[in-house]
Amino acid sequence: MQESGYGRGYRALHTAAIAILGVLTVTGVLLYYPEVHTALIPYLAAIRVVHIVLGSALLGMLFVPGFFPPRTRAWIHRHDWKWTLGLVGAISLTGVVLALVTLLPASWRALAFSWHGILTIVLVAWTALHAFRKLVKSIHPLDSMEQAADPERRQFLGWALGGMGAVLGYLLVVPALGAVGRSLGSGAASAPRPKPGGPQPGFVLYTVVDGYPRMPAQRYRLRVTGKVRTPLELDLKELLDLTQTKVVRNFQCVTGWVVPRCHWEGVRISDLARAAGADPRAGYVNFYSFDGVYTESLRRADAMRPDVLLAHRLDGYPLAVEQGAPVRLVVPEMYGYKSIKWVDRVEFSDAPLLGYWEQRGYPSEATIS
Ligand SMILES: Nc1nc2c(c(=O)[nH]1)N[C@H]1C(S)=C(S)[C@@H](COP(=O)(O)O)O[C@H]1N2
Ligand SMILES: [Mo]
Repeated sequence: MQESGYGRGYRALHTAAIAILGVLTVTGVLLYYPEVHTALIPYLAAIRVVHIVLGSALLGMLFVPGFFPPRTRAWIHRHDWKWTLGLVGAISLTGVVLALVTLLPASWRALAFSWHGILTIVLVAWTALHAFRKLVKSIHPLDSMEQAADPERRQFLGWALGGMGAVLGYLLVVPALGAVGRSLGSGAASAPRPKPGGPQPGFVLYTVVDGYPRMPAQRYRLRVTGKVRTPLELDLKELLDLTQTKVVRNFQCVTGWVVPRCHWEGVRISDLARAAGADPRAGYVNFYSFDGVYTESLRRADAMRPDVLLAHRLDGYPLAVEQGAPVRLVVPEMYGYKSIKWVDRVEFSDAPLLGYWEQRGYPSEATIS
């Protein structure tokens, strides 16, 4: 293969860019797929940082030829570079929207989420094609790919590439398009049909411990502690004797999925505060899970909103174990990570608790704009 014009530096840059794209694709898939995502929760924050740092590095690297033009022009197919730069630029832009977590409107985020994936597929397919063309050229140095491949072989290559595209499409484009559809119609979208028993459709069932903690209903107690006149210890029946409230709201995880129009039923935190005689000067409400690990915290004013519930029913059925049975918090105005599952203690306090995800870099203020 001709070496002329390919500076060593450019060669290294090119190799590094492709390697980084590979790592970005892998870390991106890890962050995206709910099944994998769930298993990797302890490492997600680190994977996310690696993904963002490498993504920025790749974008930066692509500008190098613009600032340090190579001496000869023959070395580069300008279009290869421009296409890549354009695509990576667009992917980075959608990435920035995603990384800002809560600063931008949720609808932007959902769109960015889909396009981050769709454009990545295009980029990876494009890179594969580019690598493939080079490979064919290096095997047949004198010819372009079209001339090198005889018709039969071309047909085979066509099928092979088509097959690869179909697999990629199935894995990424289809769910991404689904997400676009859901994000465009999130207000109007009909809720999935409720299932009697078991987790409700549409939710991704998260846990940060091994498995989903199970608590027999007879053994369950909810403690209300901290700055309260009367600390409470309620069994399920006593909880059901308090005023019950129903709300119908979308439930949205910060990673992009939304379940429209969830019917929650439970006890308002404001009603619980009244029952326990919570000190009005306690500025925060902290929540603990009997999974032993997860915690959350709300400013008192947020917790007192009429749609913030300790819920025990969803879509007409008792909560499933996977979704926080017997009782979970629901904060419809905020991203899902605020809605702590398997709640067994509510504490009125002067000081906020740094929640599980907040300790890992998520903002405490998680209002969906
Ligand atoms: N105890 C506990 N509560 C939790 C979580 C968790 O892992 N453990 N995940 C949170 C996140 S990030 C989301 S999006 C929702 C998901 O609710 P679901 O599992 O019912 O879909 O629960 C939240 N509450
Ligand atoms: Mo989430």
